[in-house]
Amino acid sequence: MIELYYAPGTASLVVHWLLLDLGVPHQLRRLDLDAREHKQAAYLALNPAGVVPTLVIDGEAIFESAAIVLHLADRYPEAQLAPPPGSLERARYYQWIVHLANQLMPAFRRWFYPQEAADESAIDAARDAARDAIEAIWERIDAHLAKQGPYLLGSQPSAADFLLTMLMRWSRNMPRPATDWAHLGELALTMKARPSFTRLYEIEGLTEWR
Ligand SMILES: N[C@@H](CCC(=O)N[C@@H](CS)C(=O)NCC(=O)O)C(=O)O
Repeated sequence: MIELYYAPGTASLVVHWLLLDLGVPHQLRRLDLDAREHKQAAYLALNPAGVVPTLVIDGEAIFESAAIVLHLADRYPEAQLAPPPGSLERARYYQWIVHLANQLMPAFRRWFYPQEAADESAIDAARDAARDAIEAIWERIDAHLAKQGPYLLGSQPSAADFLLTMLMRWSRNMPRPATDWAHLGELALTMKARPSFTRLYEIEGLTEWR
């Protein structure tokens, strides 16, 4: 049995989306972040960092959205969302997933939670710096897509594009959203056209960035 602990629109979105896209039967366990359900002992036993998502497979908990994305793509190879292990394509796939998880996600954390990175007097500067970091990454990825797109790995979508699309969504209310960059905007449109994305929105009750 597969269970997903999630909260709508958060880092769990990419996992939920992949489960739907891959057609994997699963149970949803919704957490109320405002009620701090993700900080209660029962959940911390699954995810010691007290964040979403957590995927539980046959009683074994896995956390870190990027790790779960990598695992799901491998577990359901028929969907061809990950290149073969050992190939150069696979190295590029790791590169993009790690880049998104290691560079872009922490910059978003500093944008959404600047108080974690700076004291009160420096919050505006911390947010500005986070915005600069995020926009520099959009610039870099857009330039890559211009040369070697339309997907991160070229002509075929991979699980990395699902992660990228979720992160583009997070920028929707920023001064300059990711979709301002032409090739990122095209990739977002293509990924959002997948029927699984519509289903995801219905289930999570999302409306923005349709
Ligand atoms: N690196 C983690 C980050 C997860 C994360 O920061 N989740 C946020 C929602 S987007 C969360 O649970 N925030 C609640 C909190 O930090 O209290 C992952 O990708 O799974």
